[in-house]
Amino acid sequence: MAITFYDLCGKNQKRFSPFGWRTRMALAHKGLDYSLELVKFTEKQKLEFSGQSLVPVIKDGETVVNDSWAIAEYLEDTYPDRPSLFGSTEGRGMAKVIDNFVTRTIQPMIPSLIIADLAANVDSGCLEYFVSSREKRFGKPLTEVQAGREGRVEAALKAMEPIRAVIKDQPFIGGETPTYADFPLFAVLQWARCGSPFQIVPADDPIHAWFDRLLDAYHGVGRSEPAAA
Ligand SMILES: N[C@@H](CCC(=O)N[C@@H](CS)C(=O)NCC(=O)O)C(=O)O
Repeated sequence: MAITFYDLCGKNQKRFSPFGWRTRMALAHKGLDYSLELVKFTEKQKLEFSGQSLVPVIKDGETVVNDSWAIAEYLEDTYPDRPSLFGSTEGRGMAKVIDNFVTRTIQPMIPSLIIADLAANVDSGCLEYFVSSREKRFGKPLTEVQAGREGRVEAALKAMEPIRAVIKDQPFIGGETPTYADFPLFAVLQWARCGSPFQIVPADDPIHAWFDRLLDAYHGVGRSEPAAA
């Protein structure tokens, strides 16, 4: 079956979506071929067939799946002969814990570190939508949301401690090679890397070396996306 992956894009087809990156890494891990359909913030009509308006979405033959976690489970269950994303039933549960932990605890700490920079990487035709929807969400101008970010980095780094505690002693959360459990935080840091030049993770942090290893994994799919200047 032919898979189509619908992923969000910004200026110059830049791909920074933290949920899109979970799916992009999952597809790379499974070694599945797919065709890519890029969706700008103002091109949600491209997703109408999925009955909702968020990326990522995959269409595999007649099957449509949205939501990054649902996509991971779908790929694992539909392509069991490909490298496993979870390793086991137990591994699937653990990966789900990490996915939820990152989404609920770490990911919400990132916009106030990068959001105004990120706006500069949004396609000019989508900028008004992006800025107004985000200013509504945060209740103030994006430059104000981002102001004083240096003082909030430590809290974000502290929130990563449960993951740091594991990867300081082994290459990946998955062990010698990555599994889906590695992807949620990778995706969040990739969102930051592609959206802003602001350095969140210092070079001497074990998270930095782990992130670097993941950028190089799967023939460097992560590294292939340029960092924000
Ligand atoms: N729970 C969903 C969340 C998807 C989501 O929030 N996607 C964002 C991109 S990171 C989106 O489509 N945003 C479009 C917008 O803000 O207009 C998942 O895991 O896939």
